[in-house]
Amino acid sequence: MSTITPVGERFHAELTELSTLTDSDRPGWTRRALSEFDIAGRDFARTLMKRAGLETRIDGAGNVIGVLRGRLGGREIMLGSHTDTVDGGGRFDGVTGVLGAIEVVRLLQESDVRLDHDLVVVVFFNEEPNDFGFFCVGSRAMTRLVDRTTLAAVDTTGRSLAQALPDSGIDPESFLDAAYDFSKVTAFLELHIEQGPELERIGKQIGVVETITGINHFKALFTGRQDHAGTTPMDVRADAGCAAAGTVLAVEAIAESGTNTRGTSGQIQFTPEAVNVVSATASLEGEFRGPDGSWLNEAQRRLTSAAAEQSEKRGVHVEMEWTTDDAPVPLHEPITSTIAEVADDLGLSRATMFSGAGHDAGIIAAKTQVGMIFVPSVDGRSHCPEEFTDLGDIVPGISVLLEAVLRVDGRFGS
Ligand code: HGY
Ligand code: MN
Ligand code: MN
Repeated sequence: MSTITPVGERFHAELTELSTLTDSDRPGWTRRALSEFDIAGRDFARTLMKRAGLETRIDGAGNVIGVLRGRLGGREIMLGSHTDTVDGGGRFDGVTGVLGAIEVVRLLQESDVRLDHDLVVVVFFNEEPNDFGFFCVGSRAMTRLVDRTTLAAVDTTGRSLAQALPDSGIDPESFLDAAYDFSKVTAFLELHIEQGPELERIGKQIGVVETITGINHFKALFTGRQDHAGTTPMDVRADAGCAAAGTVLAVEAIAESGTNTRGTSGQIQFTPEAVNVVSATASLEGEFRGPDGSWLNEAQRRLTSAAAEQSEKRGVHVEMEWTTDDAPVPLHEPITSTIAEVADDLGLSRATMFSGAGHDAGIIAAKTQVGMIFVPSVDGRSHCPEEFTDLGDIVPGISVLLEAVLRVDGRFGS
């Protein structure tokens, strides 16, 4: 077992510097995909990768890929996560896995440890939901899960993803051609903050993720009739806003009916936005999550009928589309048990976990063996400025990542 100790100070310095790359007009930390701040964040990560001795490139889908050549070559162990954030998010979501992977590269180099495998570090493009209804865009491109319909998706202004990508230096045609050759990848490992309260609640240091949640995203457009708020009697209105609001409550009621299930209506927009006008249209975006694919499909069916009912009774028209329906993803036993064994050997307390958060690991799992390592989130908070994980909890996570890489290197694939 390695006695190599991660240098927490380096992690903290790099996290602090990366945290300055944010949209200062927004609360918390904001590096939304396809923004100048996201580009700056991925450029900064690439600089760190180069300094750590990685050969770096940007693939056709904006993923930053760094390689540390191994002794034998031919086979790869992949690490990575993301640097983009939600609007008004935190500093640790995704970044912990990117900086942690770079620290593992440095530690290997500084200790003159040469893996048999090539070690590949990926900063995935656009992990968080973008304005076009997609998330985990870079990892989907690497795993052939994008096509011309992805490019044709439009935001609320009618602009398509194909029109937006070039602003991030991504050519739409190369975006479609960014499939990665996973046949040479022995395993993918992602270090990530838990983003929930479980590890803190049970007092454990390491989460060994067993399953990543399924996620069904929807977009709905309710079209009613714009009218005067004061002169239009209630019984003759076609109020798009009320139809949307009724659907928001249906999301909540359906999600409350399951176990470990979640339902969220994260975006709603009335037009016109006028206090004295009955809304003509209302756009609504939301999602269901859970560990059971059949529950997710049933929730999708129930919400579709609830939205229709909320609309019909008001003389409102509704168009609803499900932009993603990612089934729950079981991670791979040989890798998860290696992570658990490493935590035990390092004397770290651990728990097996379900991830209520989605991750690039959940997309990559379709192509290679995958394991995820969680470290605790203070108060279980994430996707908010209060998101925080103590450095004293991150360093053990990096140690587990390093040791897991060493064991995967020695046991599998070469
Ligand atoms: O939304 C998620 O679960 C992830 O943090 N992107
Ligand atoms: Mn996130
Ligand atoms: Mn994340």
